[in-house]
Amino acid sequence: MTMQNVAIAPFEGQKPGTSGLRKKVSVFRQPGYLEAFVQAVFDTQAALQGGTLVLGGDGRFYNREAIAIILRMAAASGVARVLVGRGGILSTPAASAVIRRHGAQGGLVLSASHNPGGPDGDFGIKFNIANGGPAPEAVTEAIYARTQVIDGYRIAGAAAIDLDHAGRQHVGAMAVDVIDPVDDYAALLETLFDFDAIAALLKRPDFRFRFDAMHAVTGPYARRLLVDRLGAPAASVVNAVPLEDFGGGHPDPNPVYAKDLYDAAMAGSLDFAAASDGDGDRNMILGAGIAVGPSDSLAVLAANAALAPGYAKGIAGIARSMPTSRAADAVAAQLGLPCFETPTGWKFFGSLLDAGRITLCGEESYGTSSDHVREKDGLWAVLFWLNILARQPGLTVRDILRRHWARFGRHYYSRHDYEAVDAGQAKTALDALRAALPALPGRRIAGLAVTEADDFAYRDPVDGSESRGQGLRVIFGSQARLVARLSGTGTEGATVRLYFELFEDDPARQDDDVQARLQPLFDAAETLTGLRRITGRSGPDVVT
Ligand code: VG1
Ligand code: CO
Repeated sequence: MTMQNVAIAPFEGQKPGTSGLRKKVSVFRQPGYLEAFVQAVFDTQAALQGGTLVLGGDGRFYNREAIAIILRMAAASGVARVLVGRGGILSTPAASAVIRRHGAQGGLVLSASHNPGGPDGDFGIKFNIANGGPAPEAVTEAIYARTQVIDGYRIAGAAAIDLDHAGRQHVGAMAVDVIDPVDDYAALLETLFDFDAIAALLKRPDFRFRFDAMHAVTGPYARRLLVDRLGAPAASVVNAVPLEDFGGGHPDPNPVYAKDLYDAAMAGSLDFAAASDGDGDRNMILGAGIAVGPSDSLAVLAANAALAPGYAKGIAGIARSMPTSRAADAVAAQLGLPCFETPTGWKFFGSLLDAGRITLCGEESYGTSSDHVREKDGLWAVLFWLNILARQPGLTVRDILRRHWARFGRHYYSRHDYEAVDAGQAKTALDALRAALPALPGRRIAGLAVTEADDFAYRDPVDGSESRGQGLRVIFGSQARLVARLSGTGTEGATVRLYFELFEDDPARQDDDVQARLQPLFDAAETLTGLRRITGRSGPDVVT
């Protein structure tokens, strides 16, 4: 097999964001663009030479082409073996499970997650390390530094690899094992949950259940686990065929983009409904007439962990990303568990999970998971909720939430996204808040006393690494918080995220309209940032 060296000049902006490198498909398709980033990974990750790489993606447009290029490059860089999902498919949590189970040295996951796909949509690539988790900042920094000086890439001559049948093939000396994308993952989940109880629940004719795969990667996973293994009706898993453009939709499981499912649940025509995102790591959980906020979901799972066999012995601790509500902290405090607050992005949970300091972790952005993998895991959360329901016959999703709030208090919560904002305007608004921070403690805003205000910085308690500038926080004791940060996953202009949280411990006041309760905080955010005034917008694009 011939190996070729191709000269290239560095591309600007190949800096991984919150979760890998995400750009428009048109950017990725420039000659040498994908190659430059992939070569930077091989150049900086010495363990891959002679090692095993896991490769797969969410099936979006350009997935197969990218896989073909990466396979030829891996062969030229001396990778000994690649495990690739059949059809080029691996969900993010499944890739994590495969890396761990097969002792691979790393993985490349091709996805722009919840961002739209298709020729005019987004593509993405992220490197996961040997623990199965997203590369920590030190690794992404090294990869980025390499992209800035790279002058060429190595690639093997054209190789016809059949991605559609399991089995071994070769590119030069490198073995390519096409594997079933679901097997390892399904086997792992089976060890964590009470499948018998869940199967009994799903077969009950009065239990109206629906899972929406949003034409993204979870379709085959949901069919195998929920329908084939657990006996849910085939029709209960909808939009289950992964499409290159996700059917033109936005594969983001939230009330805006999973509207049909959301409306059906809110109308009370489903007892349990759930959806996942492009790469299968997010989850939205709904009951009849009620949506479970992702921050609440983490807290409920933590409080009920003993009901799932995989966690029956107890959990070591909980972590949440900074903007995620403090509902999990309330559970940790009552149960006497350690609780950690990390910057946004799953990569910050890895060291805590590896060190055994935490068992469960989550983010407000519809992400929850545990130490079974090193990524967030959409179907895991769905099965966990089903397990909790199945083990408490007669309780609805609403009952479980109400009881939870009565015991731990409720953290009213909402996130407001202003998408595709002019980058300069976004900066002006956030700079205004940043400048105001030092003078805020001691002041009263929205009828509440500010106790702290800062730009969140994090020191990893395990490895001591530091991350600064992770989001602006205005804290009103244990009563409320207001957080503002810029998205690190968008591909168009800037996306400003505002997060609002208000604590209520009176059960008589725990069923109010969320947006109405938070309105004073919305007004405070506008006073402090001037975001609407500066952008000329009347409100957020997405409210979750
Ligand atoms: C967003 C979420 C963050 C999540 C990240 C990746 O990042 O806020 O919590 O970890 O997406 O999720 P940002 O920087 O845009 O706020 V996924 O499912 O898109 O890989
Ligand atoms: Co995702």
